[in-house]
Amino acid sequence: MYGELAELIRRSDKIVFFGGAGVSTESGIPDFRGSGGLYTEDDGEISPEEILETSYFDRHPEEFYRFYREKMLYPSAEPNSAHLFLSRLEEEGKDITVITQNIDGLHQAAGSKNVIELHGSTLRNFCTACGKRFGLEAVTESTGIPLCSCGGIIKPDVVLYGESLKTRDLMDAEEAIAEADLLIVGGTSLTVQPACSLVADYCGEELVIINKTPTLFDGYASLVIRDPIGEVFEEILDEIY
Ligand code: CNA
Repeated sequence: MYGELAELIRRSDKIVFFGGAGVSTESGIPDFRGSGGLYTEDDGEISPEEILETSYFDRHPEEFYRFYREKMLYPSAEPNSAHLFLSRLEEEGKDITVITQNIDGLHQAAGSKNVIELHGSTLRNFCTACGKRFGLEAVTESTGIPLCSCGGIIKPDVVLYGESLKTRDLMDAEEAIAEADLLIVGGTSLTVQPACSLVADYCGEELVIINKTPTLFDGYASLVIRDPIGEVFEEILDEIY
């Protein structure tokens, strides 16, 4: 099975990797819906989905930041074999685009340059009043609601539930998927839009799914692998290079 994946990667001209939270679980960042994911925890009366809504941020910024700092930020997480494999493909000259729903910046930390962050990044933050930009430290090195020197509330540059994705990112993702001859989908439940529609629109040659649990698209894939994605990519690295 791994040999088949290595061969598909070797012979494809344009590759898109479409990933989600499962790509970073081997870096110690919990996903939402996998076993041990954030949504399986029963912490309180309000669900993570409700806290991560834009209207919740507007009404209860202090509670939002309590949850966000504790559950969404992993400043010391390092890229794992999955991130490193994808950056290696790019470095070796493969035409590869990484489209991620992750907000942890680990693909860029691994060295990937051609990355579309559909849901933004926790590493970027901005003042809701004056627009001034901040790094992650504005959130990690403050307590309560992080504030700009102008007095405005600092907000993560992350797409919260109820917010629209950036049109440019969506268009770039659509274009990359339309041109790809191999789409590798990994570590995503494909339950959040637009992940589901972007993958549904793929008309290229080969679809590979690497996910621990079944997805709606498994029946359309040329290859489905249920093993941890970091381990899979680590194994095939030697076969390719
Ligand atoms: P999800 O719905 O939590 O699904 C993750 C999927 O990955 C599940 O189907 C798991 O079975 C699978 N999985 C977990 N670990 C592995 C592994 N090692 N190898 C293979 N498969 C694995 O997450 P999605 O990304 O689909 O949902 C989108 C949300 C999650 C986005 O809004 C993200 O911003 C959000 N999220 C991001 C992060 C992050 O940035 N690291 C962490 C948690 C949640």
